Amino acid sequence: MSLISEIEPLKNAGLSELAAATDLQALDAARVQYLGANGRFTALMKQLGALSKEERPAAGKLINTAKGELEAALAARRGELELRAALPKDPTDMTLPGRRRPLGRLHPLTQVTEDIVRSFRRLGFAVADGPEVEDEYHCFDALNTPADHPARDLQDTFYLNTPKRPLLRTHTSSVQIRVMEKQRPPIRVIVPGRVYRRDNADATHNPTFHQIEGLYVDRGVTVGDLKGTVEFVFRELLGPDVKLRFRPHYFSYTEPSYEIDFTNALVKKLGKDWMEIAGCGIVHPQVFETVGYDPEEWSGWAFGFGIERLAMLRYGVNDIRLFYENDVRFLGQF
Ligand code: 2NM
Repeated sequence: MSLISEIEPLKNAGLSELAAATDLQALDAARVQYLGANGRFTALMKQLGALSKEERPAAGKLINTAKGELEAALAARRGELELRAALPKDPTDMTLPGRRRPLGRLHPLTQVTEDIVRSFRRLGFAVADGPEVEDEYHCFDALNTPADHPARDLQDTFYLNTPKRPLLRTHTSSVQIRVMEKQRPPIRVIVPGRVYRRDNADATHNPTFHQIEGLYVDRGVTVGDLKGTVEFVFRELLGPDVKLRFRPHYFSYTEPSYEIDFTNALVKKLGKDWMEIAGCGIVHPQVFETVGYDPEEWSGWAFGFGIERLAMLRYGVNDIRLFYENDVRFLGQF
């Protein structure tokens, strides 16, 4: 009977050794020890001969069942350890935060443009764009700019040398004409974009620069709305101490027209009282007639300013050409 009572403890000892094996080598050592040709179960089998003929079959069956259990446990544990061995030694921890690398950033002119656009969006303005290569009609005629106006001179405007005399737009007002041709009032739209003028390049002028123009058309629109809107946007961009001043001016597409001066601590620090920052006015009735709006019913205001000029003020940049050189030592500062 002592042989039969040894089976269960031997099986349990084998099972715990298989479970304790933490790698495939330790597991194989356990296999050899218990299930190998010279292992402990084989030794038990060899003792069967000492039992009586009556006891032998039952004892043999018990040993085989225990061996089968051990073999099944061995296969399961081998599967686990093989899977573990296939995993990388130093697996990636997906919960760690990303590593910072020096990425690129937005050009300062893009940053200023996006900030201005964000302010206007808060006031309900939509953004429109249109062609940089324009026709004389949208750039001048529809804006009440007569054929003999100096802005239309070859000296001031880039004309393309092809039959229909297209040109590079000198302002984004041409896009606002296109918006009015397509939409009925009320209209609240801003147009950021590239414009071209035949200025000679110096520290503050470049033959191409960027503008934002805005247009508001509704019933009963006033200069007070215009001033409040421009003031809101400039204060968001340049700080709450910004003050504005409207001076009478002339544009063919607005009447009355104004130039807008602004001042704040920064302007004072530059030793100035006021700096010119934008132009604006009440849209000329002729412009409304041209796009098919009844000027008796609709009124509106418009403004325009240069983005480079605003960016130079905001960041204290004194040479406009730095914006176009794409020197990373300059761009990396914004
Ligand atoms: C300015 C100044 C004053 C202007 C006018 C228009 C339009 F299309 F409605 F007639 N768009 N932009 C305008 C008016 C632009 O820029 C200095």
